[in-house]
Amino acid sequence: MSVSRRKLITAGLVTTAGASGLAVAEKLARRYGLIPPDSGGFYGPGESLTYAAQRLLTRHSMAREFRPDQISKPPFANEVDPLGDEFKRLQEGGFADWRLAVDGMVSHPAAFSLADLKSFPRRSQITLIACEEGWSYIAEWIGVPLSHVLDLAGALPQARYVVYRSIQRDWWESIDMADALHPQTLVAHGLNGGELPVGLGGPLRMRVPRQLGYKSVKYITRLTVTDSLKSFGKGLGSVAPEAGYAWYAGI
Ligand SMILES: Nc1nc2c(c(=O)[nH]1)N[C@H]1C(S)=C(S)[C@@H](COP(=O)(O)O)O[C@H]1N2
Ligand SMILES: [Mo]
Repeated sequence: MSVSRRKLITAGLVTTAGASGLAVAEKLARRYGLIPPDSGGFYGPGESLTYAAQRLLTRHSMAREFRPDQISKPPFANEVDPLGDEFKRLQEGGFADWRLAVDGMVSHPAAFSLADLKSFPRRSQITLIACEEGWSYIAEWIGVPLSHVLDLAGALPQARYVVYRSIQRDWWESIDMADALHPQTLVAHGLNGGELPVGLGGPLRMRVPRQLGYKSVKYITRLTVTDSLKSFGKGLGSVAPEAGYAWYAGI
């Protein structure tokens, strides 16, 4: 899509929303395939508008990166539910048996160890992680671009979303391919020059710096590439909308 066409559609979405209500904006968003999976509920049209407007404006934009002297000391770790026996067993083994499975719409389903992931090209970036509850911190995240992992597994061209799951069974999320292939989206295994601490999601965490903290799921064990989110959980795309938060949490 050309830039001017994108501008036009974005302007259309924004003015339409003001002029004649969000339902029309949703219709427009639907025409351009910009309907998020949690659009069915009461807040549906509003979520669609935010998602569509963000997508048209920021598809290629980068999350702000900070200078090393801006890194927060110490990083603030959100509380997590107790990690279960399976986690403890893996931790006692130095996480040597931790695996990241990649399945779904891929030509080569795979299961990568931490050693595999650490041997892949790495990227690091200093970004802000912000919780929906208001606090935030800045840290250097080190990891493999998710795009590289998807490339190795051979994500099929029909792919539209990547679902990612945690060893904490009730934490799972998904992102669309624009975020999945975005250069700042990392399968993170390091923080501030060292290992990723367990409190902050170690040994392996999804890091999606263009969205709120809850999209950066800790302790990830499985990626599933899919063209539909209907069959995952309640079909809303992630646990967030099941709990009243937006699936698309762009910042
Ligand atoms: N597995 C798992 N991932 C998670 C959470 C969690 O409780 N369990 N909390 C989420 C929320 S709500 C936020 S804001 C961030 C907090 O990240 P932090 O602990 O690095 O500050 O992690 C997200 N990822
Ligand atoms: Mo959060």
